[in-house]
Amino acid sequence: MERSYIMVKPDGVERGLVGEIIKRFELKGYQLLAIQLFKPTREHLQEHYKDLKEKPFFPPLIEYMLSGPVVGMVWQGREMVKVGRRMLGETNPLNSNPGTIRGDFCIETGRNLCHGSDSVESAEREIALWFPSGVIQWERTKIQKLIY
Ligand code: RTP
Repeated sequence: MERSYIMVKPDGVERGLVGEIIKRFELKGYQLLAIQLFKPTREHLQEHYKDLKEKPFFPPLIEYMLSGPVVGMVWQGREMVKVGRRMLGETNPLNSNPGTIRGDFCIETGRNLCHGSDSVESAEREIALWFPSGVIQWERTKIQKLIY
């Protein structure tokens, strides 16, 4: 089973969209393995976004991510990484289809509500960074397995 690190960014927490975002992943059929409200340090965020450190938008991205708490989650399920990103929408919310989280709730790339791992490899790196003591492993009942 594939896992992804999904994070509600500070604007999502401040706007009270945490429940809405969780609801979408639950209703899709994905399984929640970990969830925590974090107030990450600058160093932690720089590590999370280390692949982007040469980008011109890196400093404002870090300031935005420091502007309030974030909700980090680990979700599991079939093609979790790819489908998770599809559910979030495009990086630029103006290019995101209605029905996606960014397409429905925001208009600015610099305040685009949520993060989703971009590969299975980065998902595992991010899960280890945000949940170093591990996540909860649990099994669905047989009947739920038939549905999902
Ligand atoms: P994320 O990592 O947050 O899920 O976003 P992403 O894969 O869709 O986009 P990525 O290229 O990894 O960029 C990370 C975050 O940086 C901000 N950004 N600003 N001003 C800009 O051109 C720009 N480009 C990216 C966004 O908050 C983006 O989600």
